[in-house]
Amino acid sequence: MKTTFFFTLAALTTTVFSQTEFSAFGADSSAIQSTVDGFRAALGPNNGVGPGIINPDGRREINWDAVPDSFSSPNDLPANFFNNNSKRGAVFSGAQRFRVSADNDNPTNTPPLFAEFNPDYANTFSVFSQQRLFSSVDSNVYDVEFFVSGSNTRGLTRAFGAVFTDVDLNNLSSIEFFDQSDRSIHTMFVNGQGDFTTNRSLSFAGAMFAAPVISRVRITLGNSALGSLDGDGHDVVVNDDFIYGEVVPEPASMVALAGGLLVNLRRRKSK
Ligand SMILES: [Ca+2]
Ligand SMILES: [Ca+2]
Ligand SMILES: [Ca+2]
Repeated sequence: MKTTFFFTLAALTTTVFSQTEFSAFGADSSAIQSTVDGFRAALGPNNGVGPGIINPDGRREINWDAVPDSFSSPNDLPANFFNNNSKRGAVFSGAQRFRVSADNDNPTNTPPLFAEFNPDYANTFSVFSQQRLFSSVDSNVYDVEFFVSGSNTRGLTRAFGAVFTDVDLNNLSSIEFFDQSDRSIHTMFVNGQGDFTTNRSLSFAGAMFAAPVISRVRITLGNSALGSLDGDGHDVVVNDDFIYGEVVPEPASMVALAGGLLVNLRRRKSK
């Protein structure tokens, strides 16, 4: 009996950490649109903005575009903006500063596409959603931690995906997924052309797990922080849209998680 239980638990543990990957890249938004839409459809309806769990089978999105000028370049974005100001359950960490790019109509005349860091960026990056992009500052690596929207309660999501612009070199940019024990459960590389011959490309990478097991993701943007000249071995990369599953509270244990999966499977079967 006991053996059967642990065997079942082990099988379920393997099941919850299994994942489906979605990835695409190309010269413009049309190259990744169908993959992004497929990821959205797999995650369910858009829960928009608001506290708590709106629909556990839905998704959240951040496209950066409605961030006010006062929280966009040349100003930093507060790390908890998307849990405090605009409640979507995502808090940034792992870097000291974060920045949303300026739009083409702002009081300080800051150029779009992060060109204030390096004028060449006007021809390096492009957008999936008009007009704002996102990046960590002084570091090409940062984390996204998940909270039950609008609260201080750590939570889990079942999926996370993001748009990247100007990925030149392969097997550098990545999304690494961590569970509630802070264990790395998966790494997905975000690829592009594979050399420096192109600019303004868009890439999408996302992974959907069988259950909500993702507590944090670590995002690696190329190999150089914002400000470096793109090329000659320095791959500068920034983000556009984030798409992720609704954040739900952490279960007390893996047994509870496995139980939750069983309930979920039964619920799906009965639909
Ligand atoms: Ca955008
Ligand atoms: Ca480039
Ligand atoms: Ca680049």
